[in-house]
Amino acid sequence: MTLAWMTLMLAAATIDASPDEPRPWSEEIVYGIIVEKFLDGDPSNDFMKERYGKDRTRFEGGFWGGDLRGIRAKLDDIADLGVTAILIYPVMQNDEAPVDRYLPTGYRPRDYEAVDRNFGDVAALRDLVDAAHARRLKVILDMPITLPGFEHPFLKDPAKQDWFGPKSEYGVPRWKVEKPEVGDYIIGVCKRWKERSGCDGMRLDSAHLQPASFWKRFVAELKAAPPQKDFVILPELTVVPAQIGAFVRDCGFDGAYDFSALRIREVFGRDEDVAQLSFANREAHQYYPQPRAMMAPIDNYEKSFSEYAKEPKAARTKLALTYALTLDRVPLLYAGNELGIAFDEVGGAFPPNRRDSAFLKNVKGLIALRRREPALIRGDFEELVARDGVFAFLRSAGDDRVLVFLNGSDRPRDLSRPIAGRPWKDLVLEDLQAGSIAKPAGLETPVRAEAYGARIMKVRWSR
Ligand SMILES: [Ca+2]
Repeated sequence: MTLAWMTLMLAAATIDASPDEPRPWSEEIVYGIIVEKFLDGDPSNDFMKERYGKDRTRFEGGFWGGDLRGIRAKLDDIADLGVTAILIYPVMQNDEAPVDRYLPTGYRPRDYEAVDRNFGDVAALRDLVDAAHARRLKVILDMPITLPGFEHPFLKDPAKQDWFGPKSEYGVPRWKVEKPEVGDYIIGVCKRWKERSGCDGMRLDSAHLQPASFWKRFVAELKAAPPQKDFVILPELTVVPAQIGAFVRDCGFDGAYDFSALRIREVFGRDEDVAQLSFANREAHQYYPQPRAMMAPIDNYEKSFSEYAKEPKAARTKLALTYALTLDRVPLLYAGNELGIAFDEVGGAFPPNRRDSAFLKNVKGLIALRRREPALIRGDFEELVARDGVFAFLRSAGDDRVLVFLNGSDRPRDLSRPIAGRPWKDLVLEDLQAGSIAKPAGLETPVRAEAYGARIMKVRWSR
């Protein structure tokens, strides 16, 4: 078999090969969208912005114009990026009054049946989901079903006082889902959203505040509910990995957030010890039923990686994204990550010169690489080096091996070591980004990663 022919055969096994085949959750690349920050596609629904706009300095949170039409308008750009699914933060009707200086941010639902009037309506949501599906993008909706908003009418309903548990740290009580009619109500709400939106999955906010027995029932009923069977359910569990793993296993969730992946902010953002990445990956493999099904962001919607990182910010952000896009997790990029920027203004991820961004081009290249290399999508993970700012690992699927060499230090670093039991000298390393040979067989020469640089290399040897 010639090398070209082998490459062709490997290419045929990537996730792009068969458009009609269902794509397993673990092979998605997710783009996270905070609706209110994303893009203002319809200025006629800027109710909160009109009411609080002048006082923005006095309030935190709130809706500033972003809406469902804005997301719909940018689906081509999102699909062009190469991601395969979008995760949309809560769209349900929210409270509108501030609590102290805090305006709602999507997590204070007061009407579980309606889309927030600042975002659009159910028809706009359906239109968005259909348009995403036309571009082979899956849609996951964030469901704030653990806690009601302060303005939810049931809180004041004397007949529903036993529907709530004790007050949570957020100032509202949680839904007492152990009570059968409350559980029925919450599950009914989600079934209706599944059916009328046509979405492919749900994210469950603060899921650890509810008992596993409820989620078990929730998962079984939501997966069986119409219209489609292939439905992903992902909890947000802000507890330690051992507890996250137990929840996922016990309840039958498809995956969850791997918040330990956020160690990357301290390590590549602020020069903390790369041993933290070793630790996080060891825990992931020890506790998660399937690390590949866990979602790994490089930051969160409160503070972006580039805001948090020291200089050089762009290089450090690129390195963190290289980690997330080559690791055995489901990568989660928040809008703006693809430009390496933090933004507070609505529409900030779509500046007029977006298409000229060299950073964007690089991220697109990394996403395309993940999609075409089977070892990166579904391969095993083996750590090789974690010292002096360097984190290197091997991803392998059968005979297909990709070496990822990340240098978070401020000076060039060299790498040479046996891989998969083969001496360094025997290896042929092909740089998958440059498309050239990084090291031929028969030489001991190390490969180099520049300061804050990365090399992603196919590993081969002659038989
Ligand atoms: Ca708007």
